[in-house]
Amino acid sequence: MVHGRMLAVHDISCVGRCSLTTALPIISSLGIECSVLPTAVLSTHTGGFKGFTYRDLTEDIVPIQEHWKSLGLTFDAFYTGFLGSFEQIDLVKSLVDELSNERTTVYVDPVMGDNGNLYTVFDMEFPKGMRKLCEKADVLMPNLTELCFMLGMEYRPGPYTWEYIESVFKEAEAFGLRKIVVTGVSFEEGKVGAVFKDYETGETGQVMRGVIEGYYHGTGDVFGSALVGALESGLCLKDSVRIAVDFTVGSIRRTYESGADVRYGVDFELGLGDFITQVRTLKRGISLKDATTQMDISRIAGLAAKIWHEGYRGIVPDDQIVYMVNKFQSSSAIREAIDEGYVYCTITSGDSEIGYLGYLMEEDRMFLSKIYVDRAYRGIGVAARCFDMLKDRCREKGLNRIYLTVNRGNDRAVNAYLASGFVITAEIDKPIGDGFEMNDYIMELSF
Ligand code: PXL
Repeated sequence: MVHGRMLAVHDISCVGRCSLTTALPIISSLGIECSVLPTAVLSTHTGGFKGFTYRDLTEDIVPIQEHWKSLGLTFDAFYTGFLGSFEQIDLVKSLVDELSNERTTVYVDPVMGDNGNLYTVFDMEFPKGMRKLCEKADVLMPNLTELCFMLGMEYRPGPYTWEYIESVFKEAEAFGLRKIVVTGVSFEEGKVGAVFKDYETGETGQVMRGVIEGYYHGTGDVFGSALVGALESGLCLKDSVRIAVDFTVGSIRRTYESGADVRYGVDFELGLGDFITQVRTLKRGISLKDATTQMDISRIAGLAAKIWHEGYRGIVPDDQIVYMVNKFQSSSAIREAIDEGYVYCTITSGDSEIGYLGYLMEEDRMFLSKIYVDRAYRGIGVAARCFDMLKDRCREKGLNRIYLTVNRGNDRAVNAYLASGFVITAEIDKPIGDGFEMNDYIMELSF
């Protein structure tokens, strides 16, 4: 369900990207109308700047709500975060009750603490109150610290086991949620990410990425805003979590690499372009269009040159890339392959051509000769969706195996194939002319 008007209920920390100064731009970037109810105004957030000002806006909530009611306003989604006082918990609860409609989705990020501690402005009563607001949530997005405080569980630092996370999901059933996404979870040293459960379908999953050293402010809000935006755009939970994790990690990485003062929050702004592209791509869906005309083939050759130069740089020598593109992916090479029985397709999303693939139906299995996705569209499961469509094409011919070759140095691609269920069946080293050699794995998927 794609919603109309959202209300973001967070504080405004004027300086130090977090809460409303992240929620508004991130959610708006996806074309979602986002209204705001500021819960407090602070000169900076509370995590690292000394002497911040704090104006509690509790008194304004009821009059604002009354005015909205008089206008006949309702919200299709609520996204609540940092609340400015204990009393606000009840006020926000009744605001949600009063201003919901039959389609409304309630997202609650029970912002209270991190790394085993409550933020300094909250006392031990706060989690008990927040628990009540969580009972209103359709989708809850706590970190493990917040969840432990609300469930009365002892917080312990990771790494955790999946059994432990399952037990936490079970405890959290008490909130009556549709979905939960827990951030700051680690199963092994050096990796951290988010775990999720859809209570309606029973689906669970995890998205883990390498740890970037340091503590970064406002990342919970960047993640939460991206997640809410993706879900409200109509993406499924798994895709939304993956996109939100990668958007957050990218923001942290840019901040780390620039050496910026981490108190000012993470550099999410430069990641918005890719974030919008990724959400839009999955929203529009992905399809395969067979290349039939010379025009289709020329466009694939153009895509190939772009993707290969960018994709193989550093993996094989530059002059080999030029040689390979000309030998295997020029218009004439593709034409010849098609004449031999290969099928080439562009991978499209809406009007955009985001990659291409080529395959040959052999007697007993499909040989997937090429599958390339443009950089901006990677990491969102495009290849996995293509495999599903290729499986269907195989089934139509009574086949149940797909195999491919992949450069052994191309870790990203090898890992993506492994994640899609391919297994390595052999290694080959093959001269391809002009003194160049291909050093590949053969990988196969059975279904
Ligand atoms: O990002 C969480 C957050 C939100 N708002 C304020 C904060 C914090 C975390 O420290 O201080 C005011």
